[in-house]
Amino acid sequence: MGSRSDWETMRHAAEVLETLGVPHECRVVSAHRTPQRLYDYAQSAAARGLKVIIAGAGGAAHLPGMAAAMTRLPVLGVPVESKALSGMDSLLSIVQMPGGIPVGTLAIGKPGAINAGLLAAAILANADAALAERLDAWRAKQTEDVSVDPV
Ligand code: RP5
Repeated sequence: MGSRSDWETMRHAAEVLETLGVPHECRVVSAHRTPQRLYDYAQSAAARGLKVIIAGAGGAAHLPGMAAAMTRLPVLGVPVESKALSGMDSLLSIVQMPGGIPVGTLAIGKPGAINAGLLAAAILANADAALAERLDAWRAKQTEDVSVDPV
């Protein structure tokens, strides 16, 4: 994520990964304030064994696109809700990548962070049968938990 202030949103992605038993790391890497850290992180990600990157940022949210430019790993972008423009700035910054460098963009804020965790797990589950079972079970429970009774 681009700032510690993004954690309140991005912790929801981490919680999903924790629930599904997906090993992960959480780091603050700012495209603007720590460009060398971003370069080092993205350049070394694949060699370090990472499989998917979830990048959350707000405002002029360059982080996901810049990370995607420097790694072949799938990058999932989460637009963090900004104060000035409620995350519309973040969303448009992240989603409008020119053809050639994809960023899989999720919804603004908490739902996007949750879905980024689930999507990362789904990508990893293609090559991990045990994780696929856990993800299927998580989805089945979600379905079971929806009552037909409105009150
Ligand atoms: C972005 O600027 C971060 O991703 C964050 O959403 C936003 C504000 O950052 P702070 O000023 O709170 O550190 O780079």
